[in-house]
Amino acid sequence: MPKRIAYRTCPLCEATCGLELHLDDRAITLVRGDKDDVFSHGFICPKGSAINHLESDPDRVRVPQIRDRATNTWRDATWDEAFAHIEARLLPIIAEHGNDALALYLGNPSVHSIGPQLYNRVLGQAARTRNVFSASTVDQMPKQVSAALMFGTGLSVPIPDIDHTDYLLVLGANPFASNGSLMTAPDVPGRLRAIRARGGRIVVVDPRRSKTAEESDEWVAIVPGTDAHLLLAMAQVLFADDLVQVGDHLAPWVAGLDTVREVVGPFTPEAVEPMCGVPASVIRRLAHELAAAPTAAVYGRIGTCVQEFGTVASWAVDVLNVLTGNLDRRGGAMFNLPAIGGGNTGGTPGRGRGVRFGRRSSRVRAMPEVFGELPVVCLAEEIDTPGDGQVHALITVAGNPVLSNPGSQRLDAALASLDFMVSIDIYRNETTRHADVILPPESLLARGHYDVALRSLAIRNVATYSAPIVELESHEHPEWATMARLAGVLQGLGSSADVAQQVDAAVIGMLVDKAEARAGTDAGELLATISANGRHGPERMLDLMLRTGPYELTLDHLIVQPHGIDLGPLQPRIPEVLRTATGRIELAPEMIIDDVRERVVPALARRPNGGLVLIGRRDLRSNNSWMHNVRVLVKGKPRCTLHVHPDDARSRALVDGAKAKVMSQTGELEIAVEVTDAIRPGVVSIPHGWGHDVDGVDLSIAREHAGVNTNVLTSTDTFDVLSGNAVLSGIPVEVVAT
Ligand SMILES: Nc1nc2c(c(=O)[nH]1)N[C@H]1C(S)=C(S)[C@@H](COP(=O)(O)OP(=O)(O)OC[C@H]3O[C@@H](n4cnc5c(=O)[nH]c(N)nc54)[C@H](O)[C@@H]3O)O[C@H]1N2
Ligand SMILES: Nc1nc2c(c(=O)[nH]1)N[C@H]1C(S)=C(S)[C@@H](COP(=O)(O)OP(=O)(O)OC[C@H]3O[C@@H](n4cnc5c(=O)[nH]c(N)nc54)[C@H](O)[C@@H]3O)O[C@H]1N2
Ligand code: SF4
Ligand SMILES: [Mo]
Repeated sequence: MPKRIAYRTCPLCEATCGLELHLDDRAITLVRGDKDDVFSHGFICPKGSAINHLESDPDRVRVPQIRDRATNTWRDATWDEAFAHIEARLLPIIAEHGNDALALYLGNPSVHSIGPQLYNRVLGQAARTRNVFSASTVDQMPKQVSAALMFGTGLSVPIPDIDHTDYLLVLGANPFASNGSLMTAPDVPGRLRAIRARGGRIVVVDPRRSKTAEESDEWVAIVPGTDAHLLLAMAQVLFADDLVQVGDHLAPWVAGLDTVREVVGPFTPEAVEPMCGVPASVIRRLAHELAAAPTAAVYGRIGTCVQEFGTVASWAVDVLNVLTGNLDRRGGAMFNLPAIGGGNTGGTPGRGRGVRFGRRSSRVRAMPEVFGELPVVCLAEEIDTPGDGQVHALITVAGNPVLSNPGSQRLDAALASLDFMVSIDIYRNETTRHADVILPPESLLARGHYDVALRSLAIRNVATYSAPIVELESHEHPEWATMARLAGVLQGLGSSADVAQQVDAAVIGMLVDKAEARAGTDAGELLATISANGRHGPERMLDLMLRTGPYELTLDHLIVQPHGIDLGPLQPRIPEVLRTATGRIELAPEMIIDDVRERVVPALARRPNGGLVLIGRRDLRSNNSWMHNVRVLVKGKPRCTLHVHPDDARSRALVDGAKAKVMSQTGELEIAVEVTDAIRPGVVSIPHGWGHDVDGVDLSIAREHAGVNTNVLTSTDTFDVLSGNAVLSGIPVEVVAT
């Protein structure tokens, strides 16, 4: 094929930047930001630029791998062989022990790849197991729970309108490194700088002076895990100083204002100061600034989620947005109107069923299900605790729980003890080395791409589809078809290649029937239209979702616009966006109010005990656990170091560059010390996703820059009660020089 240029959305993080790829046949010879992309306008980060190295990495798994358990050696297999092996081994385990004997773990990149995005649920339904786990419960689950209770669906997350706001209060997020999360926006750094350039103000609440804090007007160095208290104190000030102004646009729709007023009563700035480590005067001033700003948005991200009071903190963020009248107005916190798949774009506008949690619970600790999944803090115990309903087999899709989940040494051992494991993954890494079969997805260039979830969390309404740029090679099997074929195996349809098509046909049939029931569109006609020219798989599903979505687009509209279609800035959506049972904004959901009373109020008595607590951090050139095998991203000074404040280093005789031992109740590790004043005294930080020097891992470059796995220090015993989310921040540790 001749040299050419093609455009596609970068699938590596939530920012959805447009890439301009220069190709020589199948090889990417140059990567640039797509300056014509309607959203990213040419912005690109070092990871996007390195996508060619990721694609051509010789360590990647390219054909199915089967492990011989006796010798622990791997061999190449054909796809037919791999699926036959899975059928022969997996079905007897399920037949003997029941459906719950199989667990699923869905990892983060499954949000960024079209196959898992559209077929994870298909696989989950085919498995009929309660043991569905995902990276959501080491991440944003608290926000999904609070959003669902307040607004009716788990993706009804208010997005800070950063392009128009005058005042941004950021808690527990470092978009200068992460490029934004639950806030899809290419070039967040540029957009944040623009806030200040137009005279606006940014305040960052973070135990570390992150790059984002450095680029802001004010850094508030909070004690980890105390954001809920800080935010509730701000709400208390708004009530006490008569600053609450929900505004005419919200007032008719807000329920529970008096309950909130009452429940925040004990959270005076003076009462939370000793716990949060933030002076009462600062808390009071921040509340006044927020109320006085012409427009403002409060935005909390992972730091506010991976903590003990994650759901309350996530809720309190939006309580402040409501109390100051900033919810659902330009420059405030707004709802996206996605072209596809919005939970709050279908059904009856303005009213829904709300949500229910805990329809099932885990076997060992009876932890409740949230949005159909169990918290990952339960995964290891479900595997290593004998008894009825024990997990004996696991399928992982784009996940590396051995590095990403808390208490990971136990999980590592649990995976080694499984009777059978399948991984859909691009590498043989810390997790997938335990698999019996690894099934690789096709090249990025050979798959279509649409960010179903991320576009619904974006600061603008944008729709972009990237068509496959190259044909599948003969050894490749599309990821969606792998998932559908696995689902077919579990349904007893056999393991042959045509099973994927059968499953796909059944799924699309169900979806068009639903569309008929909902909108009265003739199912037969719709199916014929979307199946024209042999369209099937994810593309047919996307076409259906676009046609039945709020903009009445079709996939063909998107195909001819590879730089995306700009559907405009966010628009007010209250009340039609609401899907609560009452049709109101539930400002005081009972579950949350009870949690405030039962756990958050008593915690007011806590005081820092003089010991150290551990938090994480992210680096621009890294992405969770899986980009450390790309030399251009890992070269330079080591990134997996222990950040320690100079005072703490002095009192513990820790020396910059020397090793220290870090110990928690769960585990211990050794790591190089980096002394820095960009962290609050009493707090130390280690990034997650490292620790690549374990047996059986086939990552030659990552091994040279192995780092250590911080999740041997985190625990499965602590979690946010309402969401089940793991606590990964504020872990008590001891640090000693070695
Ligand atoms: N201590 C601590 N732990 C954390 C966090 C923290 O802040 N601190 N952050 C948490 C967060 S936010 C997250 S999201 C989780 C992530 O947790 P996980 O999703 O479990 O882990 P990842 O590191 O994202 O691993 C992704 C896996 O997907 C594979 N992969 C990459 N691309 C593809 C693809 O296209 N298809 C397939 N099938 N596989 C692919 C990679 O090889 C890798 O094995 O980690 C969490 N863990
Ligand atoms: N370069 C890069 N980009 C990424 C990723 C990556 O690994 N690398 N991962 C992607 C993923 S999966 C996600 S979920 C997003 C996350 O996106 P962000 O939420 O922006 O994540 P971080 O950059 O880790 O920033 C979290 C900040 O919270 C602070 N923090 C820790 N504990 C607390 C606390 O108790 N309270 C407060 N207020 N702050 C606290 C940390 O010091 C850190 O600065 O990033 C995504 N983008
Ligand atoms: S910011 Fe995210 S989406 Fe944009 S180029 Fe970098 S990795 Fe890709
Ligand atoms: Mo994440």
